[in-house]
Amino acid sequence: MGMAMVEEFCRKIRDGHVIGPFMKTCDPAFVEAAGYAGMDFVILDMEHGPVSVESLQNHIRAAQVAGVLPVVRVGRYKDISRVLDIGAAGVQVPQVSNAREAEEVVREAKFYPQGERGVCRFVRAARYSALEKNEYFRMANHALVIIQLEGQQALENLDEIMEVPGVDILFIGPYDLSQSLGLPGQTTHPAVVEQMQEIVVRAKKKHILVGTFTDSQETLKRWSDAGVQYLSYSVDTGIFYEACVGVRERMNRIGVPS
Ligand code: 3PY
Ligand code: MG
Repeated sequence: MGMAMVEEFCRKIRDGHVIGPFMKTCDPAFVEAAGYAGMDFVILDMEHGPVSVESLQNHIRAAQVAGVLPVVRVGRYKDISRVLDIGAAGVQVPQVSNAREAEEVVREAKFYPQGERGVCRFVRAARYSALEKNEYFRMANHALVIIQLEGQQALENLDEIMEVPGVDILFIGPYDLSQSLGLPGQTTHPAVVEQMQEIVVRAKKKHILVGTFTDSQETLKRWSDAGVQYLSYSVDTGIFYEACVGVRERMNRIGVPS
């Protein structure tokens, strides 16, 4: 996983904020490019998109080459240890709605004494057994645990969720949250913003790190001004689409209409 990379990330996030995209690509070259562009982290997405664990391991290698922190968003709890085994520096888990579920995530992500992650030291994260055993177990427990709060139940149970030890970042999912309010996709609707703001304020009061997803300059500015430290900005496919639209616009502007 690279302890130095996680430590540097934690220093940066405590000093202000970090930024990175969700990524659905199946090609590690794009992960490398995100790193060379100065992104702090990438969220490699297994919840939505076609990526498999097999291609993920090359994405994680690419992230390490380019110095960008590889977080994996899993679709199912049983993938947590698999993606940590291949070297993810953190796991992000959708739709956590109460303390029991948050505890289950931590249990899956941590070795003894914090959890009961399945043990194998012949995996990539353990350098296929080249790492000294105790060193591996100690290092592995520094992987980041990020849980997504994105429904009404999560809000109702926020106090108990915030008490669960081992969770590093609370990540608000504005899209699912808007759906749970009967306003699907309306991530800037005042009712959605109000609930997001409430989570940010209550988490910050307890000195818990918060993150959210933004897909416009306005929402990026709003949530960074609100003190959100783990800022995910858009998705590789959407960023590429926007870049292509920009090229077409520039062509028109320089008098080469298409
Ligand atoms: C959501 O908004 O629901 C997410 O999961 C992050 O995009
Ligand atoms: Mg979501």
